[in-house]
Amino acid sequence: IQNGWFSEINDQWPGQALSLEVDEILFEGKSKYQDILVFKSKHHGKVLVLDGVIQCTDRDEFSYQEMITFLPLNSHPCPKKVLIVGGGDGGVIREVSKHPAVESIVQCEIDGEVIEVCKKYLPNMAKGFSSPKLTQYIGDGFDYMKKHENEFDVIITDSSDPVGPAESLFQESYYKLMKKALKPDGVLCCQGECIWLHIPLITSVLEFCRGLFPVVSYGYTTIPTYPSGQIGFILCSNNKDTRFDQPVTEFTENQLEELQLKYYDAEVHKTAFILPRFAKKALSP
Ligand code: AAT
Repeated sequence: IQNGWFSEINDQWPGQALSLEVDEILFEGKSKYQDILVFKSKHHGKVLVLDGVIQCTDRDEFSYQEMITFLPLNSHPCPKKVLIVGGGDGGVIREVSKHPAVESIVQCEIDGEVIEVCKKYLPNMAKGFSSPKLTQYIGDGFDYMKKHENEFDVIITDSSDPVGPAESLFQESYYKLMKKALKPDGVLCCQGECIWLHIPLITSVLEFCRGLFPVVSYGYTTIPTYPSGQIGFILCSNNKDTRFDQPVTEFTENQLEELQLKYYDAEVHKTAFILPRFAKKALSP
């Protein structure tokens, strides 16, 4: 933070950095896994930063949390049991708990301190933690996955970037473990990085996924406070009949209002898989 501005300077996006004007620093600390910073910004509400990287802001978090949730959930005919890896702010739990078919939610987050800090400073996201459907584990998502088989309808990996504690969550071995932890018709959705910055990473993840799953896709959302304003999702299904761009559940206008969805609807779902030409060329099999 310099002259009242936070800048997201990082080797993962060389030569560019989003800056947010700071009103007040609310928390600064170091957990066993990462540096944690929460500040109140002038125009984007509260902001959570881990190891110098913006994880969410009050202003636009709904775009990411709704899309990483409802793209997979509405591509599955009956998502009863859902696992969330990461998601220490609680926002994805908040969204998953809205889905009428969901009966139980398990979260595996590596850093208990992130959860405690978010409960204190980010109540609009942390309200997810009060869902009666939720069971929580504090631990590494990779290790958790080794111990579970044929258990989940949907697995959502809401992870930070592959530098730091989330590195293993971008590897083929992790996707193999997720495949086993899913039921035979299960679906997964992982934070899948940005087409403007990470084409080589996305290409390699999609490539090994195509060797593991009959259906693999990359969808995306727009979000001004993530690097380059765009972030995508790796979606894989164990069920060969899944069509990620054709949601099996379409919420009515009434439902969308009731569930307080601000970004996601069936039209946005379908178009999330339409890529600009350079990305389509790079990411196609
Ligand atoms: N909801 C949007 C915010 C995130 S949070 C990512 C979470 O993943 C963090 O709480 C972090 O502690 C957790 N995490 C990291 N590694 C692991 C792991 N190995 N096992 C379990 N949880 C983990 C996503 C932000 C995306 C940022 C894009 N630039």
